[in-house]
Amino acid sequence: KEGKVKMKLPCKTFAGGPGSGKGTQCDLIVKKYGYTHLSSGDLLRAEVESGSERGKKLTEIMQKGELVSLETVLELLKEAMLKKVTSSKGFLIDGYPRELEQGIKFEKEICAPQFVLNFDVSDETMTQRLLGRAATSGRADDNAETIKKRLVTFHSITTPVIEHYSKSGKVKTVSAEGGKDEVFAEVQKIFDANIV
Ligand code: B4P
Repeated sequence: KEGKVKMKLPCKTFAGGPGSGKGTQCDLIVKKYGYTHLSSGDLLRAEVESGSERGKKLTEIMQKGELVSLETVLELLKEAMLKKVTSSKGFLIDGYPRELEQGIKFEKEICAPQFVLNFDVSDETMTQRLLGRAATSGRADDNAETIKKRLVTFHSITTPVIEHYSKSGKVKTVSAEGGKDEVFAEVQKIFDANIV
């Protein structure tokens, strides 16, 4: 049925604040376990780059540190998943869900996550990492003002998502304060214990 693309493939979702290292860890997971990594942020930035009508509205929202409408993100994710569904053994959905309604719609229309990996890291560390990335990223949201706003969005809108999934025991939290390899060692323990 149009708009519904229920997936039989397993998916895991990745939560955590801005710059907590979701994308970085997903890259390492793909190398070791071979899943398909889809980052909602990357999909949105690619849409902006494409120059599409849909993309034109996105830069402003991302620069303000706000969340893009859940319909837009869900549509982009569905399109990207459908392109890979025959060749993939499962998906890592990075930066999603960012608000409760996204999680509910995703489960209804696409799939229920096997688990939600949550990267726990201080605001100070996230800020330092993003300011470090700003030197080379060219991203419209890698600046001190937007980072502050992104942290407010994260604490007010995304944290309740973690609380929601915690109730069903799906949240696996990793301390992401350490270096990339240190964090990946923890991530591997979770994957090795929870994937079939
Ligand atoms: P994203 O693109 O998802 O966020 P991000 O800043 O890239 O975070 P990530 O945690 O992946 O950081 P990374 O690994 O790169 O979001 C951007 C914007 O898109 C949002 O503000 C929003 O507007 C929009 N958006 C995205 N998803 C959405 C959704 N579902 N709904 C609505 N809107 C949405 O790491 C950051 C830096 O730290 C890198 O330089 C990295 O090298 C470094 N680093 C990572 N781990 C490290 C470690 N352990 N030690 C030292 N450095 C580390």
